[in-house]
Amino acid sequence: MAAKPPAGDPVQDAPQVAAPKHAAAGLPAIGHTLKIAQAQMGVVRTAQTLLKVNQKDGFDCPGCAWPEGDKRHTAEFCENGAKAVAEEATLRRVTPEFFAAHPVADLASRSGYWLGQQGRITQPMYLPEGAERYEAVSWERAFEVIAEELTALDSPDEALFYTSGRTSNEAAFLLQLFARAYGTNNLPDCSNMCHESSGSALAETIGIGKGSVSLEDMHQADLIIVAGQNPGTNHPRMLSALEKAKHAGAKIISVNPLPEAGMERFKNPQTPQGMIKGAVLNDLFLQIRIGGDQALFRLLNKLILDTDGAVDELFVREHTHGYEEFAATAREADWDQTLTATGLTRPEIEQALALVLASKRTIVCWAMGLTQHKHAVPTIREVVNFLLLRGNIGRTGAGVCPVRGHSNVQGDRTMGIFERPAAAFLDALDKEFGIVSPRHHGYDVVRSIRAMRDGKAKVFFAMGGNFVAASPDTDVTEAAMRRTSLTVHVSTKLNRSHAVTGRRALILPTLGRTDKDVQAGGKQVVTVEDSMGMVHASRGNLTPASPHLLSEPAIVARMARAVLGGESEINWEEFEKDYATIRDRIAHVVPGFEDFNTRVAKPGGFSLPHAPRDERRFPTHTGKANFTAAPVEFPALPEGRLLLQTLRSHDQYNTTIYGLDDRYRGIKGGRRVVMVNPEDAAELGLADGSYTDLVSEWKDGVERRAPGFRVVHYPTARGCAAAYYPETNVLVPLDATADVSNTPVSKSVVVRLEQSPTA
Ligand SMILES: Nc1nc2c(c(=O)[nH]1)N[C@H]1C(S)=C(S)[C@@H](COP(=O)(O)OP(=O)(O)OC[C@H]3O[C@@H](n4cnc5c(=O)[nH]c(N)nc54)[C@H](O)[C@@H]3O)O[C@H]1N2
Ligand SMILES: Nc1nc2c(c(=O)[nH]1)N[C@H]1C(S)=C(S)[C@@H](COP(=O)(O)OP(=O)(O)OC[C@H]3O[C@@H](n4cnc5c(=O)[nH]c(N)nc54)[C@H](O)[C@@H]3O)O[C@H]1N2
Ligand SMILES: [Mo]
Repeated sequence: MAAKPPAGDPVQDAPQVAAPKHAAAGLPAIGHTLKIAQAQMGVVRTAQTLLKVNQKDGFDCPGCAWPEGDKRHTAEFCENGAKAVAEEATLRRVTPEFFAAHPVADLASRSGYWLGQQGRITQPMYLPEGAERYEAVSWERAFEVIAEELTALDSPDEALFYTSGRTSNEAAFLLQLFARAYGTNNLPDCSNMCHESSGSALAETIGIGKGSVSLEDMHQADLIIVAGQNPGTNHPRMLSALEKAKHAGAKIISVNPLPEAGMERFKNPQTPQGMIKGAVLNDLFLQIRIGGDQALFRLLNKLILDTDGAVDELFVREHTHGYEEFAATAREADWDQTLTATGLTRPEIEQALALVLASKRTIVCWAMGLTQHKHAVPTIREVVNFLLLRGNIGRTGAGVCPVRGHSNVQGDRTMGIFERPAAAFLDALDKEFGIVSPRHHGYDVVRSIRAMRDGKAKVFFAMGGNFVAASPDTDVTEAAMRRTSLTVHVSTKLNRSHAVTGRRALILPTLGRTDKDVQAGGKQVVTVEDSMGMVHASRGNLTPASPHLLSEPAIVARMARAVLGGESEINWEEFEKDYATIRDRIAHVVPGFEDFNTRVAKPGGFSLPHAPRDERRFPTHTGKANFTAAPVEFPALPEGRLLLQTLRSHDQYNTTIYGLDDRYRGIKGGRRVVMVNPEDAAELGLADGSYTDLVSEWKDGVERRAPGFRVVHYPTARGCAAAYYPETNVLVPLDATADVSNTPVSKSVVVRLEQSPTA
């Protein structure tokens, strides 16, 4: 990775730094939204598009998975949702002439930001073996190439089918059906790098890997703890829910190594009052050390156990399992160890306890700050212990709330995008389609990379996403990808993964959420599931970026016909013509989707069943909600090192870079910054504004280096540092993954900072 912009890339990374902001949204957010939207879409298309975001007759915002309320505002989107829409609805185009002018080597030398800014891809493109440039190709030939490679493999398990979480339920269902009919469970997805730890911890403890609260619960809670999440940037509409809860009397605690502006003060753009003053959201900010959350929740649990009458004994007796063992372990929790692990003070934890004990209805929300650690699964299990102790699951205004990322990542999993599917799911699938799905598990993301690296996987197919940039250990991942015989990307826009190819490569351009989807059977809708298990329809209304685009369901259906040919008795043609026929089959296979077409036609859609939430029934192996008692872990920090978390700026959507500013954190015009506590910086001799290389230290002894980061003195917790992803993915070792969930440890990388001459 270069410290300066790659040659020929006009994007200058020259960060300017000012003091961090203490409020989010408000007028500057509206101005910013309109500027970005109009630059990409022009004035008319901006109005046409933004008024349809998240409306009942419109499309689901391709930004985050936060749910919409039942009452919609005219403008039911946020600044960052508008940026996501503008990126997709842009008027810029990447044509075959573009590819003729830019050989693959040139694309590989560009920044991700530059690639994304070129616009929507207009035609299928093919990179033949040995060629320097992608060339236009017909759809027929593209599917033939895929069929040639897939049918030539020694085993179906040499193929990988990756999904990023924007894919609709219909496309996801078809993709997993195709993969299983073809013969593999190799269905890695972005969730493996995201909320897998939440799914693992929740499935074991409450019996379902999804959150248990609704938007209404948020509004009725007494206490909401937001741990390891930055809603002001990544789920801005969540701030409205927090504000509403607050008005109704809720208290809010945020647990984070960084003071995040949105949690400090939220200026609601939908109310005049909010625009001027805004609401203070945090009642208590616990500035925790990276990775200290399990220790914090463990001590809170001990303190609850030590308080007379604080445990909901009736709930514990009737609905839980493993209490005694857990309680014995938790009683041993130790103040000193907790203060070391968390960096918090005793009075801070006592204040938190007081709020916890005063609350009858508690919700814990979390995102990547809890999931991307070695001990992420035991950390989330400890959160579950915390909620179970006081009966806070399956009660109004209470519960677990893992806040999902991609707008349909939860739905994709519900549709069977999973490398370790349940036998019951496969049985239902086989029965419906007369196929024999493989029963052995497939590869997740990290195992897929190893398989490509070791020559065990040879065809890589991606339904969206940007695999090489989003995955850990960038150099290893890129080398692995280059070893394959074919890489195929179904994409809306250019990204790094198109420039890191197998022996042959295809780019298959597709419709996005905002695009009108017309098939032989008429205008189509697709469906998605939000973070709270609501399923609803999404209809694009824009003329597609080019007449050559195919929808995602059409691409899978045609690929299936080309690959499976006469072997398949599945009527793929019918699926392509009319997606309602796909939904009819989903209704037969996936529990909770009975009568799918009728129910999804209702404005606002329907809610999926959730046994713990709806009936306090816990479908676990014990038939009860399980307390667990793992030893407390927290990252060890060698002398002179920092614990680096890799996170998102305000101007990006994962690997899609909208701009070079991180407004709330006071950073402008560049992304290669590392935020360090001023006292740590002083000890390490790192002046604000100086340049440093980040070097990660891992037990394999391999040197992983990201050069040329500007040091920013920033109020993060002691011993901690923060820098943006994906620039820092090069530092995350492939084998550094969470126990059980195998999620890359992107939030605690031990680094040393070495002064670099790059300034
Ligand atoms: N605009 C926009 N929206 C997005 C995305 C985007 O990139 N841009 N991405 C989407 C996706 S896929 C996802 S998964 C979500 C991600 O949403 P977030 O999880 O909010 O995203 P991150 O930027 O990774 O922020 C992690 C937060 O956790 C904190 N943190 C880090 N380590 C720890 C820790 O050890 N303990 C605690 N308590 N806190 C910690 C960080 O300081 C930061 O506030 O957002 C989704 N929405
Ligand atoms: N170091 C570090 N690494 C991380 C993380 C981190 O916090 N730190 N976060 C992880 C997380 S939470 C996630 S979810 C992953 C994200 O990993 P991915 O989901 O793989 O990455 P994205 O950047 O969201 O993918 C963007 C690309 O998707 C394509 N695209 C956009 N819309 C559509 C569409 O409608 N259809 C299709 N077919 N393609 C579309 C565009 O071509 C765009 O370039 O990254 C993970 N990696
Ligand atoms: Mo994510």
